[in-house]
Amino acid sequence: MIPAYQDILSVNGVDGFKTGDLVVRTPIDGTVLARLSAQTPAQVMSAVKKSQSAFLSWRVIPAPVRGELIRLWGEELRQEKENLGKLITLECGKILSEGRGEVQEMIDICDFAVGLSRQLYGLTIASERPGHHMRETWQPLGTVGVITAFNFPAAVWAWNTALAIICGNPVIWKPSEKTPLTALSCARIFDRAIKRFRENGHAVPDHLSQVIIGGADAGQVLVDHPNVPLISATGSTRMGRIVGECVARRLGKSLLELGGNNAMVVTPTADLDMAVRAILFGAVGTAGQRCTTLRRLIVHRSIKTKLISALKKAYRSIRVGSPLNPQTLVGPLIDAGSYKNMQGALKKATQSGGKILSGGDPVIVKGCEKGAYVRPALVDMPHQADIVCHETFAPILYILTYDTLDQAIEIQNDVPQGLSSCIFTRDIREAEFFLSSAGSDCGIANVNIGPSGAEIGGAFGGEKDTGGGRESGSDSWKAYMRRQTQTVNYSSALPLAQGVVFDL
Ligand code: UN1
Repeated sequence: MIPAYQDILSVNGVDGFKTGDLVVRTPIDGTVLARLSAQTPAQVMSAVKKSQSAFLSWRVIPAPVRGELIRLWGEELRQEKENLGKLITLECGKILSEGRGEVQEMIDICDFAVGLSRQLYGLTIASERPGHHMRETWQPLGTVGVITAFNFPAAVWAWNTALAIICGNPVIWKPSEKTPLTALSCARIFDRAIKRFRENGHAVPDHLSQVIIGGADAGQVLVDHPNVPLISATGSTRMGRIVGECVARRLGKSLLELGGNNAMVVTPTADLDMAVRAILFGAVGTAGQRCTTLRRLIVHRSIKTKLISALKKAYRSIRVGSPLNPQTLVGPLIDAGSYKNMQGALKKATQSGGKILSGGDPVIVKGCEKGAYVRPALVDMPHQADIVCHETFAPILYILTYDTLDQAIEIQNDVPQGLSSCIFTRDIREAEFFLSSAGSDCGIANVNIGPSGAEIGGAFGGEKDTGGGRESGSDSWKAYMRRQTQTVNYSSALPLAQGVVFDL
């Protein structure tokens, strides 16, 4: 292994894993980073048991004290931002700036959760009965099972964990088997916060946050377990359907954040320079492997030629290469399978009348010949063919043409997914219509901003095949709590609601 990789592993405390069937490779050049043993179903069962006992003591700790643990965690993450960011780059292939950005997103959710730990507001409700008081209170829920994908190997866990913990719940995390080292390093950082919390005199149960290393079978134990009241899963729609069905069968709760097929409408009044920059980050950032990646460009016929020529020029100057090189904008795809899927999608697109305007071809990066590097593709589509309605986790941007805004919105909404969307316009009527009830049907709708790179403060998630879950900001915390309606009678009479008389 090259010394730079070894350094990243050791500074993150994950350099000692040499035996086991789970082989972890860096997408940068295929070097084996570690060999781990997957946990058995019995071990996952035992983790759930330990988590339940952690729940019993954690749920009675006051929420602002729980918030103090998250405050310390945020401090630890600030210190580790550079190191953990590099490990994320090494293990999932996103560029250094995005690796750091992912850790910043973790820090942001910690800050958000600390504030929230002094809120968790309920309601008081006017009772129809004299001498009665009604209120709605939010109670801890129990163990939260978190299943995450390779593309955000740390932040998505942090969104869930920061909220779950301040809400009084333990967490069991099953990360992608492609990125277990980031998970193990995250667990180490979290444990440091626990240690400091204890040293400051606070009681905290063991096993508040656990990591399960393994594949789908390990996740399945969590998904089926009656003592895991909430499963929060991020990944493909195919995975989400399986998880959602299993959890529903046992009447558990699920929070699903699944595939996206995000679009940008570019209108004749758009600031084209700004649009091009937003398109670039949205479509090729993270090598097209964000659930919020821009996949469809819906352009007004009158500006299409101009926009395409600006885009072709911009695409030509994209630097594809090792994500550890600070000059690189596009790193590798996660593996050869992803590359194959991309080629398959491009083939289907051309069979449906699409024309590849640029990219799609492999890039040989010197010294990284085993990585799946590719030039991001621009494809002009005559219509929204089947393949365009499908999320291919790779940098392919399909270009579609419209004549009226109604048509543009119809195209934007006419896909199974409903995560993120945006419009570039300087016309307030167009912008507001796009944001209206007759506009975008997505969970996220932006004006003059690309579809990806959302801040932590807003609720994150989408409709239709995206699964309907909401994570991180706004009132997403409510998914991690049990709602309780409470009525207190402080009178000496016992009136019944609805005026019912029931006396002996
Ligand atoms: C994901 O790809 O699963 O809005 C999450 C964004 C990021 C999160 C993406 N804040 O692009």
